[in-house]
Amino acid sequence: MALLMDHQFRLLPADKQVETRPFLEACSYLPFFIDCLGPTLFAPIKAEITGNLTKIKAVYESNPGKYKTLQQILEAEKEQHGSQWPRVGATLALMWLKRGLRFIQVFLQSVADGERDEANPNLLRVNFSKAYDASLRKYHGWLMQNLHKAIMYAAPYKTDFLKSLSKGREVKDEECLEKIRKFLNNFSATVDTIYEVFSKMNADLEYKV
Ligand code: EIS
Repeated sequence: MALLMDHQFRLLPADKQVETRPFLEACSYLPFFIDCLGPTLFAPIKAEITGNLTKIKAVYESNPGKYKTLQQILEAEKEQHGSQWPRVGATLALMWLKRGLRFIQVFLQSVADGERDEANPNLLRVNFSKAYDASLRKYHGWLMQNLHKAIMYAAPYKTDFLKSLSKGREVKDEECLEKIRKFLNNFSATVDTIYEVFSKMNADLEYKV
């Protein structure tokens, strides 16, 4: 579990503002984490998340002072883009990225909680389905929902996934699960906060892809 634990998300400050730079830095390791599920099959998902991150980073770097927190990005873009907002810029990238992050959050939480199909305890399908329902299903049309099923059936076994997360170290499953739980503390708080910001600013869109 070296990978995830080495790149914890930051503890949120009292005002619950998510600072853009450390957020992007922590997110930049997520694509490697997705590799643990299978580098080839999950490549389009990795590309999707990387694309969102690149877009948010470009906006941030154009004026790091102005875009210090994620909420400031949304506020500035709302001002700047008028009626096109929120389907524009880093706001749109973050709207989709947060759904991918929620997927990862619910998936890892479900694995850490030991939720499993008793008939096939080493499969991750139950965990994937739960994560998909909680994050993306609503925003996917028929084609994407079927694509998701195909990907899910090709997901690795749980033991192989945990082994791959522990890169290069011999750790017991339970030890790995404990590290996932620790990782989830700040990660979940961050994802929940981003959802709150979108809800507060009425920035979420319901359209399907
Ligand atoms: C957005 O994508 C762009 O992100 C955004 C902008 O272009 C906007 C315009 O409408 O579209 O079409 C994308 C959508 N994103 C919308 C889908 C790409 C994914 C391709 C792979 C399809 C597989 C089916 C879904 C499978 C779900 C996972 C199931 C796994 C069993 C621990 C696991 C980690 C997996 C994390 C999963 C995250 C998936 C994220 C998908 C998000 C999505 O649906 S912009 O681009 O603004 O940056 O330019």
